[in-house]
Amino acid sequence: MNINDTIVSQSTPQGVGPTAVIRVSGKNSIDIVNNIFPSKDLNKVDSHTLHFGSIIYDKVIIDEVIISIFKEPRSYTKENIVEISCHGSEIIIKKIILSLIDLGARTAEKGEFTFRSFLNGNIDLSQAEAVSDLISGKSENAHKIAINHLKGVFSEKIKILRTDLINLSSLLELELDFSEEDVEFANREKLTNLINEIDDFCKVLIESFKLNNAVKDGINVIILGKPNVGKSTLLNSLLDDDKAIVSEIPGTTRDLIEDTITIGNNIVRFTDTAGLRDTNDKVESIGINKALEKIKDSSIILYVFDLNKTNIKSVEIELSEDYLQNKNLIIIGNKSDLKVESIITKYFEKNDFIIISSMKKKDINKLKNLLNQFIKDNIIDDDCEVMINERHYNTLINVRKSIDNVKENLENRSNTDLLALDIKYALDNLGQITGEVTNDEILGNIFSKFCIGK
Ligand SMILES: Nc1nc2c(ncn2[C@@H]2O[C@H](COP(=O)(O)OP(=O)(O)O)[C@@H](O)[C@H]2O)c(=O)[nH]1
Ligand SMILES: [Mg+2]
Repeated sequence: MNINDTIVSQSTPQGVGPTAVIRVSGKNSIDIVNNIFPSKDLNKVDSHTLHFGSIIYDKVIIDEVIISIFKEPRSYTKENIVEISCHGSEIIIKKIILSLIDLGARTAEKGEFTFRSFLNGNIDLSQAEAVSDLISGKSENAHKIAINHLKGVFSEKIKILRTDLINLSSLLELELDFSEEDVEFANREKLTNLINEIDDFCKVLIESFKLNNAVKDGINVIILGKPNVGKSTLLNSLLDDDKAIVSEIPGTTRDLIEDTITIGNNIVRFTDTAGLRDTNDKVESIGINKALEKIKDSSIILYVFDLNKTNIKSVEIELSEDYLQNKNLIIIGNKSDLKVESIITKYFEKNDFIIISSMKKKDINKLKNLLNQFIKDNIIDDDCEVMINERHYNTLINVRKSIDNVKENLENRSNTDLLALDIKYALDNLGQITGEVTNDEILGNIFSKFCIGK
């Protein structure tokens, strides 16, 4: 794609709506729009001003619009940007865009506005990625983290560490020039400290990657237990919807049934499963295997008992199953509306147990509050500031590999060229996160995931 072209696209969603915005960016954008906006000479207006008037092309009035002017370099792309707010009809939008194309603009590629913003130095690569996270974010936490990335919270820190490392590595290069004289310009203790700091920073970021799916797609919570304990009823009560079939016949649920709700600042994805028991029914056992398989990508297990058909011994046997060990477990005694023996009630009133009635929706909110607290304590702390994406993760793993080599070279007092080389690898990899070092493949990958108009 030619970055000197003037590009145009609708930047609001497709379809009919009260208003739509068409965005034009590039050197000639003001000139081009000026041709279809006779009310005023847009070349003579100030940046960051609004103008009301008609769009007229081929002597036909297409619409009455409001035009916003952003002159270079004070715009998202750092180029001249004109935004046309028109009425949200598909015909109007199409006519305006076609007239602009007739006059010399071309349609923007996916993510091309953001790509230009990156190329022209308005945002760095990880901020560009944050733009797409910001658009797709579904929960409060996803939104907060994307905003922090957009503000450049973590790329700023990477840039500082990288600059420090560049400074030290240029001293190392200098040593190479004086290699006969056995001098040390780069203070090895300073270098060791910096390398450790970078390593610690990478470790924290890498750790945050495990939050990725939870923040973006929702925290997986699986509902498990014997048949007929009320798992499907619980799913329905949590969702406030009749999603799963409920019946008194054991073995009703076979497939995994999933849906999400928002709890606190997060999206939570509940999965209802087939009751766990030995069975000869072929379809039911497939369902049970699916349930056991699903445990692997669940962050929390809600393990349900029927208070009436349970004694302390059987609870303990069920909870000793291998697949429940070392898991985030919330144990639920269900059917509290029925007459329950006081000894079992007492047992289930302990801290990590909760008593509810799924059918009567009794204490469902209490369970949601418990889950919310549990998520804050064990999965995503509401103070969580950054979280990296898969590309950052893979790059940071490479940074750490080179950092490990640098550390080893420092410990063994290896010769300077080896040290300098490994530092160069670390610098390259760090630079790939913010886009100071890039290649077409990385860029193509990132911007092709954007929607057109962004
Ligand atoms: N009394 C009472 N019955 C319930 C409750 N929850 C579920 N049930 C009943 O228990 C039976 C099995 O429920 P279901 O949700 O299909 O259990 P699942 O096999 O674990 O999914 C149905 O007849 C439900 O109406 C509850 O809280 N109280
Ligand atoms: Mg069921």
